[in-house]
Formats: sequence, C-alpha cells, structure tokens
Amino acid sequence: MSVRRFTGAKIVVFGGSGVGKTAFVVRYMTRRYIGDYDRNKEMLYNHKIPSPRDDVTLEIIDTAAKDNENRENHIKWGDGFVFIYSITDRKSYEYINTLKDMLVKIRGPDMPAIVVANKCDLLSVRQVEDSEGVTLAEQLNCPKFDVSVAEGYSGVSEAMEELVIQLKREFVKNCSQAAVTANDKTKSKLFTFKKGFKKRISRSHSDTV
Ligand SMILES: Nc1nc2c(ncn2[C@@H]2O[C@H](COP(=O)(O)OP(=O)(O)O)[C@@H](O)[C@H]2O)c(=O)[nH]1
Ligand SMILES: [Mg+2]
Repeated sequence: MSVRRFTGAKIVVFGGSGVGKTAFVVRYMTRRYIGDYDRNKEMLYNHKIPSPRDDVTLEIIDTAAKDNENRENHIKWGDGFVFIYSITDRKSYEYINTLKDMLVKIRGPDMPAIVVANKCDLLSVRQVEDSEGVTLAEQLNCPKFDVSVAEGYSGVSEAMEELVIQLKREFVKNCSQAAVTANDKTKSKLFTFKKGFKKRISRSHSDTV
C-alpha cells in the first residue's frame, strides 16, 4: 500500500491594509525586513521548507483585495490561514472579526489557523488590548502570537511553525478519514457481492429441486 506524505499546503494571509502582511510573509521567507511595499498588490509565493525526508512546499497568498468574492475564493482555496491585525489599528482587529464569521460559515470552526497581533514594538500607541486578541483567537479556535515583524524573525518563524504543524495534523486526519471511507466502500462492495452470491446460490439450489 502506498503511504501518502505531507509535501505541501496552501496558506492564505488575511488582514486589513497596512497591518504588515507583506512584511510578515517576506520576513518568514527571507528573514529580512523590508519596510515598504505596494499595499494593493496581491502576491502568490512558493516557499520550500527543506527536510531530510520530504521537502514541504508552501503556497502562500499575501492578500490585498477587499471585495467579498475574492475573499470567499481565498477561504475556499486555503488549507490554512494567518489572520493578522495590528495592535495599533482597531479597524484591523474589527476586520478579522468580520472575516471570522464568513470563514466559520464557509469552512466550519476547525481549520488550521493562527492569529498574529503585529506591531508589538508600538505599545505606546496600542488600540487593541491583549485580552481582545485572546478572545478572537479563542473564537477562531487557534493560537495567538504577539510579534513585531519589524523587530525580529523569531516570532514570525515560531508562528509559522505552529501553522505548519497544524497543517500536517490536518493532512494526517484527512488521510485516515479517506482510508476509513475506502475501507467502508470495500466492505460494502463485499457485502453486495456476498448478498448477490447468496441469492444466486439459493436460486440455483431451488432450480435443482
Ligand atoms: N512599527 C512597525 N511597523 C511595521 C511592522 N510590520 C510592518 N510595519 C510597517 O507597516 C507598513 C505596512 O506594512 P505592509 O507589510 O505593507 O502591510 P500590508 O498592507 O498588510 O501588506 C509598512 O510601512 C511596514 O514597514 C511592525 O512590526 N512594526
Ligand atoms: Mg501588502
């Protein structure tokens, strides 16, 4: 029997404009911080995580579009999600809250995801309390990471490592569910075959009497 391996996943990075989505993705992929990007550009990146067994390739969409239709397509496309808000921007927190309802409606309450509270270097201009972020993460049923993309790589990498762990777990769960379904199908085929066989035997038996 062939064993399926986890070799990749699709990740969508959601968040309001200017929260640091592009900075987050670029920091994760290159370890570098580049301050300014085109805010209206949506980008699809491929990021390979080398591994002694199987390399894992992440496809990452850094979203920019605001229209609902695109958002819905992204929700359907992704295997896992990064929800970023900036602690200095209340509206960006509200944005994730609205998105959360749409997401739960389309994908259900359990999906690989992380909440990222960015710009933690700007505590003096904080607009979103830590407890509000915790509540959001609880509602999304996922962990929350406080980071400053500007200040360092480690918080970003820790957050993404957690997401990849969740994605692997989900992959294994789906594989075992698929195996159970396949097993059930084989069983039901066998059952139909046995039933047909019994009928044929009883018919041929009655023919001979
Ligand atoms: N102070 C601070 N600024 C940040 C941080 N992350 C991103 N920025 C800045 O926020 C602005 C918007 O970042 P960007 O990645 O383009 O946001 P996006 O629109 O969500 O993709 C840029 O000027 C970044 O330099 C952070 O952790 N701290
Ligand atoms: Mg951007």
